[in-house]
Amino acid sequence: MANKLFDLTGRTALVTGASRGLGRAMAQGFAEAGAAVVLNDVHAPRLAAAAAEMRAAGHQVHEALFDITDEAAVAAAFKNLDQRGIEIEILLNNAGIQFRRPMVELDTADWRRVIETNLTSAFIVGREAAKRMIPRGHGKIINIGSLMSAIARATIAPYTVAKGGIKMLTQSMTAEWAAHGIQANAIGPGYMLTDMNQALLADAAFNAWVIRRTPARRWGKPEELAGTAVFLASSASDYVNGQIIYVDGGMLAVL
Ligand code: GCO
Repeated sequence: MANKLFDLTGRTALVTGASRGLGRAMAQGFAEAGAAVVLNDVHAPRLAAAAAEMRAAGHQVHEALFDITDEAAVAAAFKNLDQRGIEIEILLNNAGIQFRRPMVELDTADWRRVIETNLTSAFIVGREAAKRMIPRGHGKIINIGSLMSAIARATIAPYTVAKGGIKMLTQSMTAEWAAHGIQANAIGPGYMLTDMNQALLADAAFNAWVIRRTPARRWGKPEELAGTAVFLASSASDYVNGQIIYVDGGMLAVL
């Protein structure tokens, strides 16, 4: 009984920013739960390497090289998937960037780039997926938020605003698409051991702060998001909608 609930056999998941870090780990989780995965990235060599690795492990993997901030490229990529008969039943909007600078020194171009990549792209890719999920009467959309969907930290304002927006975009998707059988939810990762956080990890004071401030007393590992992602992609979450699940070692729950 329990396994069937979390079984993704026969389903296809599109994961943006899937060639490394959190995206790669969650794509692996989907594949191990039985799903076929469409790996997206904007970096061709990384994408090809991730796909080859997963195919070598016996998983069904497709590649979709496109820039999530480019509306025409996103529409073309979905059209291409349609022509290949690949139905996206699960969308994981994971791709994102970080940019650290105090606001008084921050260029508007950098602000816009972070908002476009971390928020607008989830709308653009989500809209294309929903146009296909609504007529089918079912679908799963998972948006990657952050601790910054709920709290702020100095020097990362555009990232924080985008991740706050992701929480409300998820609820807006629920408002408009839940009645069509689509469940839209989000995951809020805590401080995870990823390339994006290498500079923070290398900063002894910051590293000590994360360990002290996190009730679990450690950084999170990317693969520790896979279970929550599979839950939100599976039948086990068919009545879960508009939620954000924080996977953060308890950081948000405790002062
Ligand atoms: C930072 C980090 C964080 C983490 C994560 C925490 O500069 O504080 O990059 O933003 O990446 O989002 O939830």
